[in-house]
Amino acid sequence: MKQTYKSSCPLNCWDSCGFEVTVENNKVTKVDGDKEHPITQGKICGRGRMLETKTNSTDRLTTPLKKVNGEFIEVSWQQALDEIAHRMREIKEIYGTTAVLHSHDYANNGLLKNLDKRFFNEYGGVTTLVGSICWGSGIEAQTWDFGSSDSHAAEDIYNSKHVVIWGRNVARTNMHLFHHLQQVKKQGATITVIDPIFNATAKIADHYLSIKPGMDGLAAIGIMKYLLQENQYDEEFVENHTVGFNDLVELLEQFTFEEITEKTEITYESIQYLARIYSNGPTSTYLGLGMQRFANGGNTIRLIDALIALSGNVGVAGGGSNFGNIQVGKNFNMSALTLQHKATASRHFTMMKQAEGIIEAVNPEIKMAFVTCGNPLVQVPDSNKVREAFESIETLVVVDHFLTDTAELADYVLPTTTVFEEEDIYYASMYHHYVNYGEKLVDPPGEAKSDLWIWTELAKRLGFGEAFDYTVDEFLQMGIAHLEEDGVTVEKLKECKRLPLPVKQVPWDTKEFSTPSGKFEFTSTLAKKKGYEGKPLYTLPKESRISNPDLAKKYPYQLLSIHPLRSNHSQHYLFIEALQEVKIEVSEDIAREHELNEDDIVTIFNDRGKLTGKVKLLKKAHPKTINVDEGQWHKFGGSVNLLTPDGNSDNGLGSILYDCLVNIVKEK
Ligand SMILES: Nc1nc2c(c(=O)[nH]1)N[C@H]1C(S)=C(S)[C@@H](COP(=O)(O)OP(=O)(O)OC[C@H]3O[C@@H](n4cnc5c(=O)[nH]c(N)nc54)[C@H](O)[C@@H]3O)O[C@H]1N2
Ligand SMILES: Nc1nc2c(c(=O)[nH]1)N[C@H]1C(S)=C(S)[C@@H](COP(=O)(O)OP(=O)(O)OC[C@H]3O[C@@H](n4cnc5c(=O)[nH]c(N)nc54)[C@H](O)[C@@H]3O)O[C@H]1N2
Ligand code: SF4
Ligand SMILES: [Mo]
Repeated sequence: MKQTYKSSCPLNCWDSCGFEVTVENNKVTKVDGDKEHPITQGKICGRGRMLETKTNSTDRLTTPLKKVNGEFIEVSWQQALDEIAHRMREIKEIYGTTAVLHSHDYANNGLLKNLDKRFFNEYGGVTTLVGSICWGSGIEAQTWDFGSSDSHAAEDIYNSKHVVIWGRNVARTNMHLFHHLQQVKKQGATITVIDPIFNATAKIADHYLSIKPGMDGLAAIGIMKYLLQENQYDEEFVENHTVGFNDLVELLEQFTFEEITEKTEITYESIQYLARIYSNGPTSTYLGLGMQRFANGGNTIRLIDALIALSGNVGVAGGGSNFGNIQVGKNFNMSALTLQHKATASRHFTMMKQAEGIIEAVNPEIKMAFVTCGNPLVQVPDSNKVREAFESIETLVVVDHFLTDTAELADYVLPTTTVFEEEDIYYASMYHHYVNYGEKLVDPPGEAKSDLWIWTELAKRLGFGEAFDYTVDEFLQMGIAHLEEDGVTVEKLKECKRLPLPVKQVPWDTKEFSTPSGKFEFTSTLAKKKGYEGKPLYTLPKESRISNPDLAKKYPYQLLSIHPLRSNHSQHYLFIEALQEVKIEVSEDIAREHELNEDDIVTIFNDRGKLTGKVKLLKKAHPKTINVDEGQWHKFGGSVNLLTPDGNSDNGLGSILYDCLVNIVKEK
């Protein structure tokens, strides 16, 4: 029998799409878009569609695996869970609970995926990761400036006269925003793209501005300087709704336009053009995450926020500094689900420096680690160090669908269910404000079990089974019970499948901000409280010709590692043969200099590592730029993170993945 059901995309993505899934004889046969989803309206991308392939793949893990003498053997759940629980008990007694590390990321947007934290908190509190490899510095920057990182409602873009896409690869990563861009353009709005790569979004732009990576903050300084000079800024807003304006003026006075254009590698005319766009708003800005993955990432986002505020584009329909949409996730009662107060011990490593954390940990050493919803060997910077670290752990447990590069290192691999084999609700704090319901549609293959089942079984063995003695409905209830008066309940979600969460459509429309002063803070009180200077600052990337000329002589090219078109991070490479080779994209000047043609074999390298792959040309990209899409498996040639640095950004414990210089040689 063939039936269709509404479901939801669980992937870590801006769009959080609604699905319509076809099921025949207990098998998912098709994943399509749900035309009735208010935002995603029936359109989904290939990554979403391929969840059918992923679910039915014969490469799925179907039984627990245990490594014995370097080889995986199949074991029963009973054995795997008994042995893992036994080890956890032993470690707790001898070394304390923080000798266990929980390494995780956000590969699944399900609310109940947060119950892993409940498990580790009930155990007594383990070593956890803080910061975010993804968007840490930008979120922190916007929290300093506005009090939170909140975006305008998706449809508000129709109120914009101009749209600036600042370092967001919209056509590739945020398909529903791309659809709106095409529409607003038809209605007469202009689109400007600022990006070192001439990407598919740039192709539909009225204006494309190629910038030197990591220099966007200085570009914003240039535009603000021009606006002040021409007296084209929003004096009323600055006067009544901001603090720290004098500090900003002092900063702008330190630069000449010559210096700005020389360092950003954009023209004075471009600065003038952007000043016009911003002073003739409403202008909405969609910031991407790429440009904050630098040592100066937080300051970059702060300076762009400052520009958007100064030009009167904050708190107005059609404006906005759209980065994250944290107000969405704030709706859920995480503390009820995770029971943070149950942790009596704690220790943190930063997400970026988890490898160093593992290697250097003392009192206690890391004796055991769990990896869930993440693939650190591929996704975390400095893969060589990550491998060394995870290999050094006595007992590594990985919960996944596939034998990933990280799972290969494990002592126990536990097979888990996909989105269609479990029930949950899904949301993303990135773009729109709808929460989606996804029911269990098919049985998992073999003995694969949900993450929740695994935590429940381990909890029973460790003596805190009652913390997991709830049904899925009861857990969902725990997370959203307080939303009843906003019309969001578990029953209603089951009935309607998608519900809007209570959020601001135009954040800061009252001009009251969530900062300590209640104003937009050019100089941040919160930053000062945390020991930072707090003023708007111009800082540099760590690896660049300006900050480190000697390094730039040795390694003259900027290596970006943007998100792949056809895969969500590392998740789809296994199913798409064409992706299973390393592609090294080089700007045209590099190709000329090294006499490279498409498909030549080259190696890129720096002090951290090297990577060999086939040349592809990056047409019209900023000079001296190389890109290798992230997510490639080591077993298919190697992850770009063999080369990336593991430093923390200037605030918010963000990553500096793109702050990376390399050199290139042609192989024979
Ligand atoms: N297809 C696909 N979509 C995805 C994902 C995926 O893996 N695949 N991942 C999802 C996730 S988790 C995230 S975080 C988002 C990320 O979404 P995006 O922010 O759109 O993607 P990124 O690849 O991080 O980088 C975006 C852009 O930043 C540009 N960039 C890099 N450095 C600079 C700079 O210094 N200045 C400027 N102006 N631009 C710069 C890059 O050239 C690229 O075009 O995408 C989500 N959507
Ligand atoms: N060089 C470079 N590195 C990057 C980035 C970059 O731009 N450049 N981007 C960074 C960003 S923005 C992000 S968000 C991270 C993403 O990093 P990760 O989240 O680690 O990457 P994924 O490949 O999406 O997923 C990791 C694993 O989770 C598994 N998984 C999926 N669903 C579930 C589930 O329900 N349960 C369990 N237990 N496992 C599941 C998948 O099968 C996959 O093996 O990568 C970061 N790394
Ligand atoms: S990956 Fe993103 S765009 Fe693609 S279906 Fe999922 S939520 Fe939608
Ligand atoms: Mo991300």
